[in-house]
Amino acid sequence: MAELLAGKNTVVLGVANRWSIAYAIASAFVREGASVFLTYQSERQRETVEELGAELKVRKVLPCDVTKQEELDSLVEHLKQDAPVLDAVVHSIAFANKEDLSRPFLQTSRDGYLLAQEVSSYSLVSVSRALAPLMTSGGSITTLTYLGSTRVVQNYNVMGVAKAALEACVRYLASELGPSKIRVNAVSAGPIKTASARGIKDLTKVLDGVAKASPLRRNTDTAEVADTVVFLTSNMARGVTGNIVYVDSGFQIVGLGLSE
Ligand code: NAD
Ligand code: IMJ
Repeated sequence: MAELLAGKNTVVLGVANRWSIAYAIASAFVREGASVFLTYQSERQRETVEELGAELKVRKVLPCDVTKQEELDSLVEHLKQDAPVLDAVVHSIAFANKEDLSRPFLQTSRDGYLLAQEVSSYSLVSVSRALAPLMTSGGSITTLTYLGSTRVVQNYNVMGVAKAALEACVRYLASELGPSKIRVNAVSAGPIKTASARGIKDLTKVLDGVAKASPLRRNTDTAEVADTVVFLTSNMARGVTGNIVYVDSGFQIVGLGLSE
C-alpha cells in the first residue's frame, strides 16, 4: 500500500520508553515513510530514547523539556538546519504530582495545579508557537488526551482539569492556525498500561471495566492509537481540525456499562 506520510518531516515529543504511546506513533510514522525527529525530557531518558531512535531509524534524537524555553528554542534551531520545512508535530506529554492523583481533588495544591497545567496543557501552546513557523507548507499538530477531561474518572483529578484545558487549547490553536493550513487535533485514547498509567491505583479495575463495558469489548492498544495519529497527520484528514477523536473501543458513548 502507498505510504501515507511519504517524505514528511515530523517531530514526536514524549517517548520515554518502548511502552510510550509516542514510541508507537514514531514507529507508525517511520512505517508510513516519514522522516522522524524524537525528543526526550531529560538526560535520564537520553540513552533509552537514543537506542529506540536508532532501532526505528529516526533522523535525530534531541533534548526538549517543555518547561524550559531555551530547550524549545534550541530544538527549533536544530530543526531549522536539518528539516527547513516541518510537516507534523505530535505532543504526547503529561505530568502531575503523584499525590495529586491519589488524594481528594479538593486537596490539590496551587503548585500541583499549576505544574499539571504547565506540562500537560500550556506546553501544547508553547510547542505550537515554536514549531508552527517551520510548517511553511501547512501541516498537522496532534496531542493525546483522555476521557477524564469531560467525565469524572476516579483519581484523575488535576489531570482531568489539565486535559480539559488541553482540549480547549486544541480548538483555539486550530482556529488561529487554520489560515496557515495547519490542522490541530487530539486523540483521546482508552486506558493503556504505559509508565504514566502503571503506578495508578486500581488500573487493573479500570482496564477490566472498559474491556467489559465498551462496544468492542476489549482494551485499547498503542498501535491503534498510532494509526489514528497517522490518519490525522496524513492528507486523508485534510478536512479535519479542532477535533477530539476517540480511540477507546467506543467506551465514551456508554452510559451504564452493565453488559456481561
Ligand atoms: P509515557 O509516560 O510513556 O509518556 C509521557 C511522556 O511525557 C514521557 O515521555 C515523559 O518524559 C513526558 N514528559 C513529562 N514531563 C515532561 C516535560 N517537562 N518535558 C517533556 N516531556 C515530558 O505515558 P503515555 O501513556 O505514553 O502518555 C503519553 C500521553 O498520552 C500523555 O499525554 C497521556 O496523558 C496520554 N494518554 C495516556 C493514556 C494511558 O492510559 N496511558 C490514555 C489517554 C491519554
Ligand atoms: C492517571 C491517574 C489517575 C487515573 C488514571 C490515569 N487513569 C488513566 C490514567 C484511569 C487511564 C493514565 N492517563 C490517562 C494519564 O494521562 C496519566 C498521566 C500522569 C500519570 C502520572 C503517574 C506518575 C506521576 N505523575 C503522573 N502524571 C501524569 O508521578
